[in-house]
Amino acid sequence: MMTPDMTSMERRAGVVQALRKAGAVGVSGETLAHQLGISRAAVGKHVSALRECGYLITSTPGVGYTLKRVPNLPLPFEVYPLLHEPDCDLYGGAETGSTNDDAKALAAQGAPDKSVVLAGRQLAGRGRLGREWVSPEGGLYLSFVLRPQASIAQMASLSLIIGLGVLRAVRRLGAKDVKLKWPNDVLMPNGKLCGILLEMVAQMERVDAVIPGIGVNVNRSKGALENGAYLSDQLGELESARVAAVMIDSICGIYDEWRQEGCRFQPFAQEYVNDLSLVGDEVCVRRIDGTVEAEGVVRGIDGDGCLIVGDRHVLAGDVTLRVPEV
Ligand code: BT5
Repeated sequence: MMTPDMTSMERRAGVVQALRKAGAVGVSGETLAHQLGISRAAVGKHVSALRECGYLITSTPGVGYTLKRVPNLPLPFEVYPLLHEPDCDLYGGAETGSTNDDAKALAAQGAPDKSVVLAGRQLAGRGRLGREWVSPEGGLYLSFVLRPQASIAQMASLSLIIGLGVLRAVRRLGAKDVKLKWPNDVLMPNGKLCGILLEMVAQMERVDAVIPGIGVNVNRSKGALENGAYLSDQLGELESARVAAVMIDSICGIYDEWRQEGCRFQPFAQEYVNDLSLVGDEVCVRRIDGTVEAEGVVRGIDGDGCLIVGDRHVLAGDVTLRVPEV
């Protein structure tokens, strides 16, 4: 499932590029091997790996390989060439259990800051508090390994920063009327577009890595949630690899800004509140155990990323709108 290293990822990207260029005419294994500076056996291995990911590549004696169909999946070797500033390592494949579990395993193996795991489907996608994240094909599922030099309190605000990064990305793709729902949902008018799950890999008191996992609904497909929002609802069918590249550029960009600002949320508070969906709404914030933490009108967000509800500053919780009694 994992892409072993950059070189093999680049080679795979090279094979796809050469096949695309050859079009319906096709290209021989020998020519591919020569162009890429690898053996014919290695070409055969890359072609097999691509077929496993859903590429339809035919092989005809005397003609060679012909690319017939490219799957719409955020595969690392499709995403990498589209990155604006490729200063991250990409891993992943068509399908996995949960990209957060894969990223945690990578972090435990010592993967550097800004390693990214991508998938086009998840078999065990997780939300917060053991909830499910519905993860069929048509979605984008990605998790980062981040290693900021920040305190645990500062890390908590990172999930808001990631939310802002997602919002910037979907706007860049052309989506309209997108809003943030504190702490970590991105909404379109017809429902939830994206969820973020922030997990930590810690030893005793020290945080080794933070793993933000991001689920974005891209194209409505079989298995899509009826009450979820999909980018395709507004923008028509999109290429998952392009969505992934815009997302990774945006998140790496805002992560760099956040670190330059000393890992403080305060410099981003105004931008966040401008796009906050809840300001002026009457809400109820509940703790993990379901008990009420705060009730009242949302006034904004403070410099630490806490939601201001009435005169309370709330650090964490699940927010629901309070429907007036009739
Ligand atoms: C979240 O949880 O919103 C965090 C979701 C994080 C998913 C990513 S995908 C990549 C990485 N790998 C993982 O295994 N997870 C992360 P929460 O706030 O608990 O919201 C979960 C709730 O959102 C569910 O109970 C449903 O009501 C709703 N939901 C589930 N799947 C959805 C989807 N695809 N679109 C919209 N809403 C969904």
